[in-house]
Amino acid sequence: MPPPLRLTLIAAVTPSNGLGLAGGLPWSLPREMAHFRRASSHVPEAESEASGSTDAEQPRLNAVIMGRNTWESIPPRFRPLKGRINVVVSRTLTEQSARELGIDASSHAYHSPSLAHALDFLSSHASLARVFLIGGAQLYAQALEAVPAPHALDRLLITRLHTPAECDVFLSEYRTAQQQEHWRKEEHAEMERWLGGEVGRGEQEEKATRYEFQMWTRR
Ligand code: FOL
Repeated sequence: MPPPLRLTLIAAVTPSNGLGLAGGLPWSLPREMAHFRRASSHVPEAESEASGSTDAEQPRLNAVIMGRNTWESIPPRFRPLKGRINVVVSRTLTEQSARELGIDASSHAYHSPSLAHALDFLSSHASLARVFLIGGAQLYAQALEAVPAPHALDRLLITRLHTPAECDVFLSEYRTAQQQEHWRKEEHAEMERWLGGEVGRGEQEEKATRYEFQMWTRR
């Protein structure tokens, strides 16, 4: 049986848990986006955490799982997100409509009809390192409520914006109070260790938007 995956949710969220506006990101923050790119691309040296399998010779890749709206929100020149296995979850896409959206196995982009299917597909991938859930709102909500067994969501990489921004989609199932019980905010040094490099410490400011990089793990 393929091994269970340990998933990381990565998101940037406003003080009111806003995620997006009009089908895209409400802001344009290049250094924040660089954090996303680096975090989701960094492959650790050690053996696979994601799958537990050790296939030492093959170069390993991380995977990003997203919903169809998120795929469409990524500028075409940046998708599939390079250097990462891209999986787009959609109940309604067909093989042909997926191909029309540029979701094509030859470019490391795959369509999956459900999150459960995506995870089972990835867990049988020998050269997999880490797996990231990159949104959007529907997929985050589903994963925070329950990741299909035997897989688990055990890490959150949250960029907490301190500056409000207008949003029309939100991170639900994510309550600060509830989060205190189930999740622990890791020390900055542990976040840097896990991400394999320096991460801006404390409040960052970019284009008059203030934010903080955080990592949470499940207790
Ligand atoms: N997490 C965080 N921390 N910030 C985000 O902006 C974010 N965005 C998404 C998911 N998690 C996030 C979903 N939206 C790209 C565009 C939108 C997007 C995710 C990724 C994108 O184009 N990424 C390129 C880099 C582009 C650039 O350098 O400007 C990539 O290679 O990752």
